[in-house]
Parts: sequence; C-alpha cells; structure tokens
Amino acid sequence: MASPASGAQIHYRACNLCEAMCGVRIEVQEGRITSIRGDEEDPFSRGHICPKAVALKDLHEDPERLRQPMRRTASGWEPVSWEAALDEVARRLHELQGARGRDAVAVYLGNPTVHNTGAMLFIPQLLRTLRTRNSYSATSVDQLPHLLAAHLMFGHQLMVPIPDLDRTGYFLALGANPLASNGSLMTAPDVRARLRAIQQRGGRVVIVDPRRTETARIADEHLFIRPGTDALFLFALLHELLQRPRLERLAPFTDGVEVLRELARDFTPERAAAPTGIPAEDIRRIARELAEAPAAVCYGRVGTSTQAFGGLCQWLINVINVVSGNLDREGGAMFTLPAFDLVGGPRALASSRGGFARWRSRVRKLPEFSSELPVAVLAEEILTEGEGQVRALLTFAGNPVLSTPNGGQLDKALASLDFMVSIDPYLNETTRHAHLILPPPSPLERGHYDVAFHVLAIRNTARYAPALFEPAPEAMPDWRILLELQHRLEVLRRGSSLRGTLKYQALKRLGPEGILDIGLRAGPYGLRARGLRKGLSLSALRREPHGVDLGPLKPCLPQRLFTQGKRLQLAPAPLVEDVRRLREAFPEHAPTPAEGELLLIGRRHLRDNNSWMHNVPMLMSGKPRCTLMMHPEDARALGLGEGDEALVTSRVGQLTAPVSVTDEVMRGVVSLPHGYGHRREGVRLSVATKHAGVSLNDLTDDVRVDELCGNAAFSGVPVRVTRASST
Ligand SMILES: Nc1nc2c(c(=O)[nH]1)N[C@H]1C(S)=C(S)[C@@H](COP(=O)(O)OP(=O)(O)OC[C@H]3O[C@@H](n4cnc5c(=O)[nH]c(N)nc54)[C@H](O)[C@@H]3O)O[C@H]1N2
Ligand SMILES: Nc1nc2c(c(=O)[nH]1)N[C@H]1C(S)=C(S)[C@@H](COP(=O)(O)OP(=O)(O)OC[C@H]3O[C@@H](n4cnc5c(=O)[nH]c(N)nc54)[C@H](O)[C@@H]3O)O[C@H]1N2
Ligand code: SF4
Ligand SMILES: [Mo]
Repeated sequence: MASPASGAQIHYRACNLCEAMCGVRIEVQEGRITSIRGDEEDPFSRGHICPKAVALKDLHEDPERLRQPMRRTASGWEPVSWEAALDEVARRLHELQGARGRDAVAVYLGNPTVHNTGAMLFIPQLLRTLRTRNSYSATSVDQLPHLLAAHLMFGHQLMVPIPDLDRTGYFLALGANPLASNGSLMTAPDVRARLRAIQQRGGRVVIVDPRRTETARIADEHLFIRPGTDALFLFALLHELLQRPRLERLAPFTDGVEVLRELARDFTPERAAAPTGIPAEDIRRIARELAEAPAAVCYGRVGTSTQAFGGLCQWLINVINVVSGNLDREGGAMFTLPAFDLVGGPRALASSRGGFARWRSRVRKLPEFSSELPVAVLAEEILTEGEGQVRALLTFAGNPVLSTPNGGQLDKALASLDFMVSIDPYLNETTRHAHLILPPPSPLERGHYDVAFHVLAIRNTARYAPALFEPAPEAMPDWRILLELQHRLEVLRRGSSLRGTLKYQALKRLGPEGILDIGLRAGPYGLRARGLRKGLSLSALRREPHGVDLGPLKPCLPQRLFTQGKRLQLAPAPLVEDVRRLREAFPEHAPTPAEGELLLIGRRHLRDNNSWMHNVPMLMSGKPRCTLMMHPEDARALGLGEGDEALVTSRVGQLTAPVSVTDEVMRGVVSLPHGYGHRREGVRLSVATKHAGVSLNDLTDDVRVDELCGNAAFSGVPVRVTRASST
C-alpha cells in the first residue's frame, strides 16, 4: 500500500454513491482531498472502487452545490436563513393541510435517501407527523415488486432473498447489469471478480437480457429476451422444475406447492418460446442446469421489476429458488442478519413489514404498498381537481421530473402547485419548481453507516465512518432539517408541550449516531448477544475503520419468517390472481409480435448515477452516452446510420437522439439511458447542461404500470422511430 505523503491525513469510509459499499481511502492535506483510492484493508471490497468514487471529491467541491437555503422570488433565487426557511416551510405545509386536508401535501423520497444514514433514521418520523396518503418514493419506479413479493411470501418487505454469490455454482440473472450498476439488491463490491470466481469454481453465469450487456459479455451464456415477457420464461422454468420439486428442509413450513402446480401446468416452454424469443429447448436445458447444479440461484433486478408483470416476475424468481431447493441454503438465495437489524430488530428501529392495498389512489385507484402510493399517479393527483387534490409537495433527494414515467407531465404539474419545498443540494429539473430549497452538506460532511445496504448484502458486514470534514457552521445535515420540520409541524398543530420539547431535544442530542449505537447494541451482534467485550456498538465500529466482517449468510428459516404461523407462502392470493392478467396478455397461441414495432428499454452506464451526477466533469468526458441504441437491421430498415438523429415518438412524448447502431440490442428493441435531459430553463448545473442529452422518461408512459402494484413499467414502451428532419 502506498504510504501517505507527509502531513497527510488518511480517512477511511464506505462510498455511499451506489449499493456496493466499497471501502475508500481518502487522503487529505491542508483540508483538501489529494487522493481517493480503494481501501485494500476493507475485508469486503478488498480495494475495489469504480470511477464514481473519485467524484466524492468533486461533489464536495462543486461550486454549484447549494450551501444555504434558497427562496424563489420574482427576481430569482435569494439566500434565506435556516430559521426563516424552516419556519416558512412548516407554516405553509401546516396551513395547506389545515385548509385542504392532510392529503393535500405530498412527499416524494428519492434514491439517495437510502444511502444517507440520517435520512433513513429521521424520515419515518416526519412521515408520521405529516400523515398524508400522498406519500411517494423511487420505490415504485424500482424495487416495489421485490418488496411486495417479500411481504406476501415471507411476511416482511425487507426479507428480500440475496444471491449467495461467493458460494453459488450457477448464477442465472435476468434484467440486471451489475457490471454497470455495481449490483443492486445484492450489495457485492467488485461483481466482476465475484462472477469470474464462479466460473473459476467450474460454475456458470447465465444472463437473460434484451441487450448483450457488459455483464452478458463476461457470462458463459447470454439469451436475448423480448422485453416484458420474463414472467412467461420464469413460468416455463417453474413448469419444468415442478416435475421434481426439491423443497427439502423448507417442506415442513411451506404452503402452496399444489396451487403452483395447477397454475404452471399450461405454461410450457413451448408456450413461452414465441413471445420471449427463447427456444423451448434452451428453457428446458436451463431448468435442468438449475436443478442439477450443486447450488444455484435465480436473480432478477430492475429489468424484471419495472415491467407490466414485475410483481409476478419477482414472485416467480423466489418460487424458482424455493422449488429448486436453493432458498435459504448456501450458494442459493439467502437472507442477511444485519448488525442494525431493520427486519427483526426492536420495533421502534425496525422498518414496517409492509402492507398492501389497504387504500387506493384517489384518481386511478392504484393500491398503496407500505403506506406509499405509486409515483406514476403523482402528476394526475396534482392535476385532477377535487377533494384530496395534491396542492403542495416536499421532495427529499429526488428528481422525479427525470426519473418517473411521463416526467414531462410531472414537470408541468409541479409548476401548478401552491407550494413546493425540496431538500436537495442541487437546483435541478425538479427542484427548480420549489419555492424553497433546503440543501444538506456533502456526503463527506456526515457520518455514514449503510442502514439499508447491510440488509441487502451478500455477506454480513458492518462499517461506520464519522464525517471527514466538519460541516460549515451554517450547514444543516439532512436529519436535522427533517427533525426541525417535524418539530415545527408538531408545535403548529398541537402547541408546544413539555413532552414534545423533551422528545425533540432528546432526538437532537442523539442524532443518527446515537440511534445507530442503540440499534447496534440491541442487534444480533450487540452487547446482549456477544457480551460486553465482543458486542458491537458504535464505539466498537469506530475502532475498526475498515469495517468488520460478520461472516457469510446463514440459513435462518423458519425462525426469521414474519408470516402467520411462520409459514412460507408460495402462492399468496394477490399474486395467484394476477396470473389471469398474464394469461390474457399472452393467450396460448399468441401471434409473434408485429414486425416494425420497436420496444424501448433503458440502460445504465458505469459513470452515470441516475440523474444527479452529470455535473461532475470527470464523469462526463469521452463519447456522449445518451444515444439511441438500435440493431443494424432495424437501422437499415429505417434508413438510419451511426450518429444520425432519430425522432422517437411514444404515446406521451417525442424527442430526438443520435443513433448508435449495434447488434448489442435485440432486433426490434431500442435503448436509451435514463437520467439525462438537463437542458431546461432555470437549472443550475453548468457541466450537466453541456452534456444535457434527452430524458427517456419524456417517452415512458405513466399509464403503463404493473397493474398489480402500480410499479412503473419502463421496459418495452412501444415507440415509433423515424429520421429527424434536419432543420
Ligand atoms: N453506474 C450506475 N450504477 C447504478 C445506477 C446508475 O444509474 N448508474 N443506479 C443504481 C440504482 S438506483 C439501481 S436500482 C441499480 C439497478 O441495477 P441493475 O438492475 O443491475 O441495473 P440496469 O443496468 O438498469 O440493468 C437492468 C437490465 O435490464 C435489462 N432489461 C430491460 N428490460 C428488460 C426485460 O424486459 N427483461 C429482461 N430480462 N431484462 C430487461 C436492461 O437491458 C438492463 O441490462 O443500479 C444502481 N447502480
Ligand atoms: N426509464 C427509467 N427510469 C428510471 C429508471 C430506469 O431504469 N429507467 N430507474 C429508476 C430507479 S431504479 C431509481 S432508484 C430512480 C431514481 O430516481 P430519483 O431518486 O428521483 O432520482 P435521482 O436521479 O437519484 O436524484 C437524486 C436527487 O437527490 C439529490 N441528492 C443526492 N444526494 C443527496 C443527499 O444526501 N441528500 C439530499 N437531500 N439530496 C441528495 C440529488 O441532487 C438529486 O436531486 O430513477 C428511476 N427512473
Ligand atoms: S461501485 Fe458504487 S460504492 Fe463502489 S466506488 Fe463505485 S459508486 Fe462507490
Ligand atoms: Mo434504483
């Protein structure tokens, strides 16, 4: 390991930008970062990082990152004091809820919420105080189907089975590109090395994706699949596996195998072949390989959840792991036992187990999940008049104008709100509509512990790092902003009370670190479990700057089931009922898809991170990434060549993008990355604006959802493509 330059300070922490939790080693000299490298001593990430880690410095130093609260006025944005800003926000929200009901105020929580310790620990209380049914988050453009399946089958939304990547002999992945995304619902730093290790052990990696992705290229096998048809492929695998189900240890506490058998009877590989584009003999072979591998795991990610049958896909994936004998077993799909236990920990610290369809959205009647509504209905809830109409919005770490379906409509809807506040460090496509922006400090100015991702990791580990830089005296961290708003709202609603004041002061004193310490001590590796000397606590973690390894995942069923009677439910009613919709969408002798119809899918690049890191110059160098990938034969048929501008039209919108001709995408499929489209009035992102691109979500459709749970169905949006007329 390189030794630090003299006078340098070395700081270790986990990068919080994606789910991989890579350890980083940051060198600081005279208050400035001089290098960021992988932390070779991190037992989990072993020195691995990706190019985004270095952006921690750029984000910290970005002159366009907001450093004080801002108020929008007729003559532009003006700085305002924290006191004035917080008072105004609380007053406006309180008044609106008083005049038009609680549901008049909506909340949207974006992705970085789950990468932020303070936000994870303080958001629930603000939500409890606001008590609005119009609570939204990036969950419903992402992993809602995973959470629903976990809730219905295992009784807790965070009981998401994780591939035991380091011990599996067969990795079948659908709709995931971990070489670009660095893994998701599968926290696994350096996925590339871990996949190679499977191959070196004599195992196989099989990728099912409409695009031959970076991951597919290093796999043993890649199968193209027509977007949106994974449920048929999965049902056909299940059909085969059910000929000799292997429930083994799970059998005594598992219900529903007979129901499954009945359901899967007519979903043969032959039936799946035409719509999916995967030959029946390949499906049969894969089923056989899954069944015969010493340990195997089927895993599906964003591509299989953001589609019309996302709920069915995640359910079937879990079911396949169960009936092939691979759930809760080494090398299969397993459950973590995290040190801060959001799943089984003390009730005050644990996350909700979830709940489904206890109420529905006002306009389109889509179901809630875990007290949230699908964000695909947010724009219509703002734009449709009547009782319960949304008139104010609080966004936290989100950019829904670029990240949710039919973002163009939401963009217009936000402009019509009576009041909007954004807790966000940037003036971007969404926050430009806010009346006030409350910016938190940079990630390096706060302590960090991955409350969420230790729950979703392929190994049990724990790692805490204190803030690297003291926040500026005038800065306010996310958790404090949330707490201050919550306290003010309580006071406005109930008047100040001794109890309320004491609670507020206690939480202010505890802060995220205090709560973390309580959770660690009360957790499965805490003082009670391991005794005073060996038990985990925050101070124990402070002494281990590279993190602690708590071992591989261990079988934990049925003890860790949260269902009634601790039964594993293979055939929960809402999922079983939804199979009818699949049958209707794909009748038995369905004609093969119409020639000429193009289906749009998304993609991720290693140097992007959803919409919000395009202001980092280093990440934006090189060839433009916001291109429309198209198969050579489709391009030829349309008279389009490399670099030509294509006009892409969907039901809801239209845009132009340069064509990139490649047989990486399946015939009939086109692909555009999401998170671009920065050239909009009022945005203060000068680097991003130079690499603006266009927004995929100006084409995706808010009406296309998984009707079961309302998750956005981004995959396979029908589009027409023509040559853009040159003007
Ligand atoms: N570099 C980078 N890393 C990221 C992010 C980022 O934006 N950039 N975002 C982070 C976030 S928020 C998340 S949730 C994760 C997501 O992590 P992943 O799920 O690994 O993300 P993607 O790269 O979008 O992979 C989805 C794959 O699904 C494929 N696909 C599309 N439609 C279908 C379909 O109908 N069927 C099948 N089988 N496949 C389909 C796409 O071609 C794509 O390869 O990544 C995280 N990491
Ligand atoms: N078509 C299509 N659309 C997609 C996807 C897709 O695959 N295809 N992927 C979807 C997925 S998986 C996701 S998760 C969503 C993401 O959707 P969003 O979460 O809505 O969008 P992000 O681009 O992650 O925006 C993050 C925002 O948080 C701010 N921010 C960053 N760090 C912090 C912080 O520490 N505190 C606070 N308060 N703010 C912070 C940033 O400035 C930015 O405004 O996009 C979804 N949209
Ligand atoms: S892979 Fe993710 S956690 Fe690791 S360095 Fe890159 S962005 Fe950070
Ligand atoms: Mo996501």
